[in-house]
Amino acid sequence: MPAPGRTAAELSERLLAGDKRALARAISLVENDDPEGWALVREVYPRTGRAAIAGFTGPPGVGKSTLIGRLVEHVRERDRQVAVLSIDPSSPFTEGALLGDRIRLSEHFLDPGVYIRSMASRGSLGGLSEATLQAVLLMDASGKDDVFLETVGVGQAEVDIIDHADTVVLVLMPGSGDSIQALKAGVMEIPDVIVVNKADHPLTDTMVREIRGVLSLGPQEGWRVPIVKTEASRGEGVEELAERITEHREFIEGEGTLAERRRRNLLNEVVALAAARLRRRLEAQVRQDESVQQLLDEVVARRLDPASAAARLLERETG
Ligand SMILES: Nc1nc2c(ncn2[C@@H]2O[C@H](COP(=O)(O)OP(=O)(O)OP(=O)(O)O)[C@@H](O)[C@H]2O)c(=O)[nH]1
Ligand SMILES: [Mg+2]
Repeated sequence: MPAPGRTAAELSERLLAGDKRALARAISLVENDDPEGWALVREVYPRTGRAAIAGFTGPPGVGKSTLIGRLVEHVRERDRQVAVLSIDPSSPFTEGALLGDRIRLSEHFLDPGVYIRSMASRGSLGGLSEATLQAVLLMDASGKDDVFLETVGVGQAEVDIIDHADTVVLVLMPGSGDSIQALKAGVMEIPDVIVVNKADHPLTDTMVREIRGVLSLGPQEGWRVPIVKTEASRGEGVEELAERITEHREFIEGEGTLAERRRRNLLNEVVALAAARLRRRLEAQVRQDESVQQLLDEVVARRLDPASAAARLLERETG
C-alpha cells in the first residue's frame, strides 16, 4: 500500500485536474468526517472561489430537480463544467429520498463535464451545512464553472445550506400558498430570484401577482427580485432563468456584495466549526472528568444554577 501522504497528494492533484472519480472520493472523505478529507480541503482551498454557486430551494415536488436538469443542459451548451449537489436536510434517509432526483438527472451522468452528487450523511463535525460547504469547495477546486445546490423546504436548515450560494433561487408552483405566507411573515429571507414553475397550470398568473404583492412590501432599492415563469418539463423559461441568475451574480459582483456575502458566510462557517469542536471537547470532558460530574451534581442539588456551571466549564476550557 502506498503511504497515506502520497495518496493524499495524488488525490488532490487528480481533483485539481478535474478528475470526476477523485472528486467523488474527496466528497466521501469530507462526508465521513475523515481527517484526510479536511486535509484535502486545506490543500485545495487557495484554488477555490471561482465557481458560480446557485442554490435552489422550495417545497417538495415543485420541480427543482427538473429545472436544474434543464439548466445543466443550458450551461453545457455553453461549454461550462457543472456540478449538482442535492441535499435533503429533513430526511435521515437521504439516500432514498434523493433517488428521484438522481433519476431525473440521470441523462447527465455519463457527461464528463457534469458531476452529480447527493449528500447522504451529515458529517459529524459541524453538520450538514458544513459538509455542504466542504463539498462545494471541492467541486469548485475541481474546476466546475457552475455549482447548483438543491435543497427541499423553506426552514432554517435549508437556509443555512442555501447560504453557501451566491444566488438563491426560490422555486414555487401555482398553489404554493404556504411559501408565500412564509415570505410574508419573514420566516424566509427574500431570495434573489423567484421561479414559478409548472407555468402550464391555470393559476400561474394569480401566483405571480401574489408574489409581486409580497415583494412590494420589501425593500425597493438594490437588486429587484425577478419572478420567472418556467415549465421545466418542457424547458420553457429556462433560458430566461439562466439569464436572471447570471445578471444577479454580475449585479452583486459589481456592487461588492458578493465579497460581503461570502465573507459573512465564511465567518458563519468558521464559528460553526469552532463551536462544533468546542462542543466535542466539552462533551468528552463531561464524560471523562470527575470534577465536571461534581459540578453537575451541584446543579442537580440546586446549589449551582446551570448558567454559572456552564461559565465554569468554559473557563476551564479556554482559560
Ligand atoms: N406539469 C408540470 N410538471 C412538472 C414541471 N416541472 C416538473 N414537473 C413534474 O413535477 C414532478 C416533481 O418534479 P421534481 O423536479 O422532482 O421536483 P423537486 O422539486 O425536485 O422535488 P423534490 O426534490 O422531491 O422536492 C415531476 O413529476 C416532474 O415531472 C412543469 O413545468 N409542469
Ligand atoms: Mg428534487
